[in-house]
Amino acid sequence: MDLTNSDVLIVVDMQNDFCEGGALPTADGHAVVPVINEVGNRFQNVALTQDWHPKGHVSFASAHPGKAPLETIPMPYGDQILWPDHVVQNTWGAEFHPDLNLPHAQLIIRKGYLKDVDSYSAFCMVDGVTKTGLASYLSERGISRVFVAGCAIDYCVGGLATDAVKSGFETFIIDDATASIDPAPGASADCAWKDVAAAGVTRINSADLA
Ligand code: VGL
Ligand code: ZN
Repeated sequence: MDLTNSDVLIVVDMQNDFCEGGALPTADGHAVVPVINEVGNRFQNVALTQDWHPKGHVSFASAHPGKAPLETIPMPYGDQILWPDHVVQNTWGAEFHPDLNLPHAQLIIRKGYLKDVDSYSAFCMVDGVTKTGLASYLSERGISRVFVAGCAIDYCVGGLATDAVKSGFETFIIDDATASIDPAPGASADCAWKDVAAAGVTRINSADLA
């Protein structure tokens, strides 16, 4: 597959808290960093997303007395899974992984910064209506194909890729450059791969990119 300047690589949430030693680690975050660095060199256009929560964020179990991580609570926008405190603004956990090396990245887009609504996709909050502006940015830059990597297929990679299709972009997830929170058969990563396929996302490997 040949890449052109109407392609973008979006590297999702490649932050300390989603890697080994972090608050909400994926199984393989540290392992995908070198693959992302290598693939990133082949793209003229690279954007990074950064999950960026205020203290006491609604998605934190600690904000709901008596609740534990992975329990769910009903919210006006639907069921919210509760997480350990993660990527708190201006903390080590929110910083990009120190080995991520993409100096030519053109955009860093933050999400999850509103205290009362979560945001998995960097296009839109989970309420389905509050947009970040990413779709307009990409359109204005003349982008037609979106390639996605990072953390984690289960939530933020899957959510972003699904919204990219909805926004009219041809969308690919680079499997070997993507980490999983729960890779067990039948668990969240497996389900997400099925959901994104149903949404029209194509699953590729880094070797498929020239
Ligand atoms: C993520 C859960 C909560 C992710 C972010 O980056 O996949 N998952 N916040
Ligand atoms: Zn989060």
